[in-house]
Amino acid sequence: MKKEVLDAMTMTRALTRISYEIIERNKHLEDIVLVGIKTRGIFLAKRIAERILQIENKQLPVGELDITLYRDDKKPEVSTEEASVQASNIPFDITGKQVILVDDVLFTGRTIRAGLDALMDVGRPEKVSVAVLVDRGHRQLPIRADFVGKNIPTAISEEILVQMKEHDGTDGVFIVT
Ligand code: 3GP
Ligand code: 5GP
Ligand code: MG
Repeated sequence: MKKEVLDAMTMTRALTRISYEIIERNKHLEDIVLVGIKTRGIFLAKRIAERILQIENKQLPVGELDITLYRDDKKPEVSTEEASVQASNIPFDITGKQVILVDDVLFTGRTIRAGLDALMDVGRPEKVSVAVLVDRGHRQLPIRADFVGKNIPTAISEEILVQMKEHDGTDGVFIVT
């Protein structure tokens, strides 16, 4: 069964609210960089940057992270060499910056932990925060999100389906049981 929990408009509003929260909590927007985690986190980071540009007329840098190599539970099926080719794209210095890691769903926290590892390999950020569209609970590590689109308590057996125009042709979030 598939039940819609966020429609396109609600999703846009949630991202607009997160954008305002980022602006409110940071006096110096020029110190902030957004880093999206693989597929949908990257599109979300780009949308937040676009919104902040509309609101504040400031373009935040947006980087991309593929944390496959850094996960402790899911090893990539490709060789290390291949994997590093599809790796991350952060074409700016994050040292001394306030990095906001952006992902679609926060679940166990292992992806964010791996993301922190990957970030520390490329620089030394002054601060790292986390923004997610959906927090579905079930954390296995002491990790939390600073900016949340929607908290959606789930059963372990359920799955959150996130659809984004850029990747899926349409916007929406569903609980799949
Ligand atoms: P993403 O790449 O946009 O983050 O496979 C398509 C999407 O489904 C991917 O999203 C993937 O991360 C996500 N996904 C759905 N269920 C799970 C899950 O239980 N674990 C992980 N790691 N990813 C999941
Ligand atoms: P975690 O590492 O916190 O367990 O899971 C977060 C990552 O796995 C995110 O990148 C997210 O895409 C993916 N993920 C985990 N559970 C779900 C889910 O129910 N739905 C979707 N769409 N992605 C999930
Ligand atoms: Mg994801």
